[in-house]
Amino acid sequence: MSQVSEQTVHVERHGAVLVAVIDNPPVNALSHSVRAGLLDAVERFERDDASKAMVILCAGRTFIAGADIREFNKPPQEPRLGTLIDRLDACAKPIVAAIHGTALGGGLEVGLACSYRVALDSARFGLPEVKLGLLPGSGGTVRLPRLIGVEHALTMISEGGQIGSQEAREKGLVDTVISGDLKAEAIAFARKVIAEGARVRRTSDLPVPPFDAGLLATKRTELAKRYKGRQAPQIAVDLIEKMASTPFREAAQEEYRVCRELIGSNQSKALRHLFAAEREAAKIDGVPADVKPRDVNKVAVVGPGVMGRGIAICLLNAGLPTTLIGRTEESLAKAIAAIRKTYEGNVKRGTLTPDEVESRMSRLSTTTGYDDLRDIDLVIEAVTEDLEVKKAVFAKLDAALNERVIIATNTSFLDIEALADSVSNPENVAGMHFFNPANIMKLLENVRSSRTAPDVLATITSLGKRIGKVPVMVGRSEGFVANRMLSKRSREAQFLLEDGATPQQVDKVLSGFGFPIGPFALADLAGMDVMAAARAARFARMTPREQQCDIVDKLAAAGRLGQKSGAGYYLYGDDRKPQPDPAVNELLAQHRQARGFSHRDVTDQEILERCLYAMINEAAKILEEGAAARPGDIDVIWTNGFGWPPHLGGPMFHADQIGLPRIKEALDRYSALVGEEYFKPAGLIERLAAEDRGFYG
Ligand code: T1G
Repeated sequence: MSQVSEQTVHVERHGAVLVAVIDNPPVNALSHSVRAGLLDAVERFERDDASKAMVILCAGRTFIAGADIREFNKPPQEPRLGTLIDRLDACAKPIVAAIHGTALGGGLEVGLACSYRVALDSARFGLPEVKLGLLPGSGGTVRLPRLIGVEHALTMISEGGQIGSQEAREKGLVDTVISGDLKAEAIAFARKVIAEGARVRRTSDLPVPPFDAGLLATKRTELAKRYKGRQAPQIAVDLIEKMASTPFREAAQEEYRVCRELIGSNQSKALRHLFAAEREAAKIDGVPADVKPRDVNKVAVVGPGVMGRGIAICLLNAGLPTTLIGRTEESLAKAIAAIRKTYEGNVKRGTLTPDEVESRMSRLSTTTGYDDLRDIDLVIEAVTEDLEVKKAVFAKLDAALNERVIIATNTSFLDIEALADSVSNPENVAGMHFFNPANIMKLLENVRSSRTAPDVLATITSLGKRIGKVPVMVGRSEGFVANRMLSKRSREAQFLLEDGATPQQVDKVLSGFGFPIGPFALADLAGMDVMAAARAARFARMTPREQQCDIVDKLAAAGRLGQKSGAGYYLYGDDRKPQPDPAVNELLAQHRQARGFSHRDVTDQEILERCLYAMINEAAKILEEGAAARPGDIDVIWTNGFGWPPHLGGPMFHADQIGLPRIKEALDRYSALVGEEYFKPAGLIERLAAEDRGFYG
């Protein structure tokens, strides 16, 4: 047993098989030390005649999860990954990659440069670089297509998804799938290779399999639709086109050049920022990492409505026995039918099997009472947004549950403290704010009250991850973080109509910026009756101008409820595509006249700045108040919950790109134009702008 690189790679001899073990927790990223250690191991293997084959294996929970993302902001250090990959490829003796956990990015590229790949049956494979605004830079785009075919490789590279080991074997990426002791079986496999002549197999020598050239154009269109504004998916198609028509070495050099270029791109910086911010967001401010979450083995959801059903689906999908509580058997029957209908949709789309549907439905139980909640660990209340109704539910839960059960509310703006007051163990109360549709939207805004216990905070965070959400902890404030900022954008969008803009102009600017849908098309989707009800609930806390800006009420009164009535801010035909409606311009003209606003031309720049800067200014106030712990949390919230384009990093990252001095200058300008109460710069922006600093230091 000898050490090659004392830190992260060690080599073991097993007869004629040398085993290089990488041990670089938490995910064996290809840091400089790992690259140097592995290169040492290969050189030693080449020099050592007694060794006929080598196995590359990782300690810990996973095979190599890629290049070390933290090194991207530093100048590349030799040996570069490309140097190591070329050495693996050139080795005159067979090397076997033994894969468990995930082989991702540069990790899969290491595997592709080996002669053989063996994997545990639970292993997963992917080239997720595109999710970081990057593309493989060390052979992924030139070797993977040669092994699994151009079409499958293009999908994996341009979308960044993962495949399992069975599929990898079927596609020829993996030679054998192992279910036992990976190390022992990998060494046995290497011995078999030696016994069969120790043949070296170079993926780089394989021809590019034939493919339908039309595939590239089809993929470009599909990717442009799915990843609006993203550059890397399109460049992935360029690289595959190049790979198919260029000698291996030349295509590999172009791939590396493109990867280096993308590392410096704003889109990749934004997406790498979000990668780190999402992991930071899971660390709860003020709660030590060693605080253990409570066990959650059985849950209940109160309220079989749209949100309650979506939340129940998330819990069932995560394997949790779930009790749905409703006031009537009829409402529960409707909920069960709706949940089953959703699952049948998954079966139609091939994302679930009928057996999986039955196993999930078998974990669902319903009741109209609170008597049978003895072994419940956590309850999520999702009844109508009325404080008194919720307090009544909390009181029933308080009487029915033991003192260890967590009671989480799905309220989107009611005061958590008031709900905590209504139970005997307020330390067990918190918010778990899901977004509609709850079984789809990734964002989970967890809300802490001043009395929520640290282990309750840890529990709702780990449960959030367990049900496949991106949990972000926020503090007490009206509308928490997401809706509070959104209400400022909505306010400005309404005011801009009064100033002279049209719904289609505002929507075009914001969807042009990258939002999936503009505020007015979104309102038509939600329904003007819903918008009017939300407006009424907030009316008392509105400024006089907001109260008088009653366009929503006028549309609702005119029966223009949006898509559901065929007309709202837009007209809707059978294709449900929003069409500008002169009747709305007429309604707006009458509104302006009634309110004494004279129409003026509003530029797209003004629309974008007023809508975004109003949100960013509010976010600064949220940080000042501590209702969000980090600017990164706000970026994670907006990119996972409200369609802020991830390749623009989120509102706080974007603000830093623009520069806070410029934003402050604009806020001052709009303070004068629209009013101080709407645009007076937050103290935090004043300070940071004065020091020419950003939210991120
Ligand atoms: N580099 C550095 N740190 C990493 C890392 C990486 N590649 N991947 C994860 N971490 C850290 C992460 O920040 C966290 O740290 C801890 O590991 C646990 O991660 C040339 C250019 C592997 C599926 O994109 O998808 O290769 O917060 O909380 O949920 O072609 O991490 O604890 O301090 O996410 O179990 C391509 C990214 C790189 C994979 C595990 N690779 N990682 O998920 O744990 S580009 C990726 C993941 C590249 C080459 C190119 C996931 C995971 P901390 P975690 P997890």
